[in-house]
Amino acid sequence: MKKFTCVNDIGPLDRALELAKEVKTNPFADSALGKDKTLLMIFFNSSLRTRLSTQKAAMNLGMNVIVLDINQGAWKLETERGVIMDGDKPEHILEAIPVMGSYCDIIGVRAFAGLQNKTEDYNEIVINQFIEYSGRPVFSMEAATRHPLQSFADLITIEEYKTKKRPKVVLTWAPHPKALPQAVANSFAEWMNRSDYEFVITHPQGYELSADFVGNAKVEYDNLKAFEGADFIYAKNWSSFIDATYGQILNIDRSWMVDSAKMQLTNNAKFMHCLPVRRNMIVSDDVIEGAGSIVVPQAANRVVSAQVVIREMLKAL
Ligand code: AN0
Ligand code: CP
Repeated sequence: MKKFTCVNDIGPLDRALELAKEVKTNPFADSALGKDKTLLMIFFNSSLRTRLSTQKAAMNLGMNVIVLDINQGAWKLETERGVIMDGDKPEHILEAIPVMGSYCDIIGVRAFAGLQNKTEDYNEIVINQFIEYSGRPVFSMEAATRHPLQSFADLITIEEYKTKKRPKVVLTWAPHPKALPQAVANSFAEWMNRSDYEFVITHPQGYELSADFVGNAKVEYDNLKAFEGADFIYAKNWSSFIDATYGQILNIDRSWMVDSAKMQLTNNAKFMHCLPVRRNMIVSDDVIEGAGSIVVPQAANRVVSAQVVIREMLKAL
């Protein structure tokens, strides 16, 4: 595998899930594979889970790991070509990328959507430049439009917890005080659409996601109706995708919070969220602390998804 930015890069999902099982059952089986190989993790944005789980995955494979926080100690990087660099950014990404590539064997990049310019975000300007100019295999640790390591871990988790062959999985928008990217929701939809589940997306009017990601999912504007009979509730906030209000918060309708009254409409559903989550905005305390909450095992599976991807990349070096 030379790049991992979306579901298509992993190949058939049945096989990916088999590899995940292998890695989870025996995490140290390939501890010699990464000997003398270096993973460079580059963060343009904050992280708790991605940073720790990806580093742990690389360590399980015997790799050395370097982590760089671009906004804490590195030079600020200009990402647009043709700019007269008389502002606050002393270095261009076109020099920085091949330099960083020269210090490692595999690169992981986190670069969120800026939410200022839809075209720039949806063209994945930053991660695509890493793919083009680093000379190394590159994987996404959440880029502008997708978070594939999260979605892969989400899929692994659903497979572990489902009690029927074809569960009803509901992605529900929930309120949040800050504008967030669509990446987690887009990516989750992309992976769910590739799986044989009953997949429903529910959100208020105005929060429609790109049709490219919605695919064949059922969109249900009635939040309570969407919850009926659900086996999994996956909560996430995202900002507006539509042109006129791109990246903006349209409303903070607190009635969209996931609470126990809504969970009672479900088929004893498991509650999922990628974390970090704002309690009593996205989800009530009792739901996230309740027996149906699987957010911690879901986060734990981030090691597994990362290890599968890095292992595939090491094998192809
Ligand atoms: C980020 C997002 O919504 O994309 C990262 C989630 C994994 N969340 C926040 O910035 C709170
Ligand atoms: N879910 C997730 O990617 O978390 P972090 O932002 O903490 O890495």
